[in-house]
Amino acid sequence: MLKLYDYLPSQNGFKIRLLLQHLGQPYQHVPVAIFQGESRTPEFLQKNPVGAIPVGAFRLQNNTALTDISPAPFHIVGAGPSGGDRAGE
Ligand SMILES: N[C@@H](CCC(=O)N[C@@H](CS)C(=O)NCC(=O)O)C(=O)O
Repeated sequence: MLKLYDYLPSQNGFKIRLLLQHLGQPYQHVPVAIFQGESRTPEFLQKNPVGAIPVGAFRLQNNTALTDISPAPFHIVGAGPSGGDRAGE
């Protein structure tokens, strides 16, 4: 199941949540307290070196993480290299 690292008040996160909800695609919401520095920990920076949410399992063909969420909808509907939730975490 897709893990979505996210901060609830974020509009960027909302876009992805809305799409997943609309598609009826299950996902695990993992809250990240961005104003408490949780997006700057070494563990989080491994998920997204830019230190921003939302982050999911979306990856480019060379296996690097998608650091900007704009193309994520293509990945979610299976049109991107990660093939949506099939990529796991
Ligand atoms: N262009 C990026 C913007 C992501 C972004 O700005 N995220 C904000 C929340 S909406 C964030 O994580 N800010 C925390 C920080 O930069 O420390 C995307 O769409 O993925």
